[in-house]
Amino acid sequence: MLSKILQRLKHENFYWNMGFYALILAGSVHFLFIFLFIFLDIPQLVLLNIISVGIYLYCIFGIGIKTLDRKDDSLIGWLVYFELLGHGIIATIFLGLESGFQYYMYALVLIPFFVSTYSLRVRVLRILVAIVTILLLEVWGRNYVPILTLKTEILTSIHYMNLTLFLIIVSVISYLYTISGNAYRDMLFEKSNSDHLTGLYNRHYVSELFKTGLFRRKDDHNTFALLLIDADHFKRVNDVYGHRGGDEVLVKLAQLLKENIRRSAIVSRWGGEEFLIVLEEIEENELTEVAERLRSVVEKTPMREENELYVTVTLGGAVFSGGEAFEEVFARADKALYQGKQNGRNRVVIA
Ligand code: GH3
Ligand code: MG
Ligand code: MG
Repeated sequence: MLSKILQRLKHENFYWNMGFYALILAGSVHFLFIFLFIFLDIPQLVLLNIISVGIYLYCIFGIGIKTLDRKDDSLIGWLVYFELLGHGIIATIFLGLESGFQYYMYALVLIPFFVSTYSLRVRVLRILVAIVTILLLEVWGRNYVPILTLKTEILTSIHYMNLTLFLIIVSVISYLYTISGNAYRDMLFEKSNSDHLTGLYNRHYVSELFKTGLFRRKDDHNTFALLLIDADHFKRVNDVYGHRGGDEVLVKLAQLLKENIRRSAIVSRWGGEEFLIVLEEIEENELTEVAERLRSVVEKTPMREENELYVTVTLGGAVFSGGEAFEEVFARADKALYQGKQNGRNRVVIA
């Protein structure tokens, strides 16, 4: 159950889901309060918590589900805000500060940050109003004699129950907020570093990788090699099968490259019908073998199921020779590729 909920949270509507579960949590707490006050025989507070549960149910089902698509959570934000303020104040009027019902109001300082549609001005305003209200209630409540008097042990128990519940709620909500934030960040990372069509890493990812200097650690070691791969006469493929057909071929090509190379290799779409593969810890003769295998696999594999379409690729490779920058190795691979094209395509040239 919990793992399913967490799984769901990692899906598209991250912040929305987070808010949804927070509402369920808050509603459940008020639902328990109803029984607490039935037990303590305080009908006014039973009623207060029925109203609170109603507000949360309205948020969850009424607007919750309807606005899922519109992603407008500001109305829910306002309802929760006033529910928390109202409940804190009214419970304090009945039972005094000793009951600890004012603690839940402290969450009002956090909630404005969780509602994604608020502007900074609305956030600051709501936090200020919350702080002032909390302080006023604290000052006023000190010498206030509550409407109802409970036995000291009961009041103390309720106090610690509220404090504990409040702390748990704050940590659960912070946790939900963090994992939805992380999932969102992971999704953005994935999107910005992969190629939309083929799912391979994109040029940005590889460039960034080399900016970190990761592959230049050992100065006199062959720590990496590059293979630049360009589809031959790809314009013709587009001319015959249309751009969509060409796209399908690129997807198939990407898949072939990925399947026929070691797992540690970074296979990227460099642009158009060009791919770049980064291999670690590899010597020139092995690079030649790897490139030759790729060339041969592509040549032999039909690119479309319906008809016999075959394409070939030309590969230019270069092995890092120590102290070189990525751009220099790349330039050599590019030159080798150009040579391969000049020499008639469908071949491997290692610089
Ligand atoms: P060669 O490399 O063998 O010299 O010939 P080519 O026809 O492949 O050469 P060129 O680089 O001039 O043309 C590449 C073509 O690839 C042009 C362009 O229409 C096509 N292309 C580039 N990106 C895409 C894409 O994302 N989808 C499709 N379908 N075609 C693309
Ligand atoms: Mg090209
Ligand atoms: Mg080409």
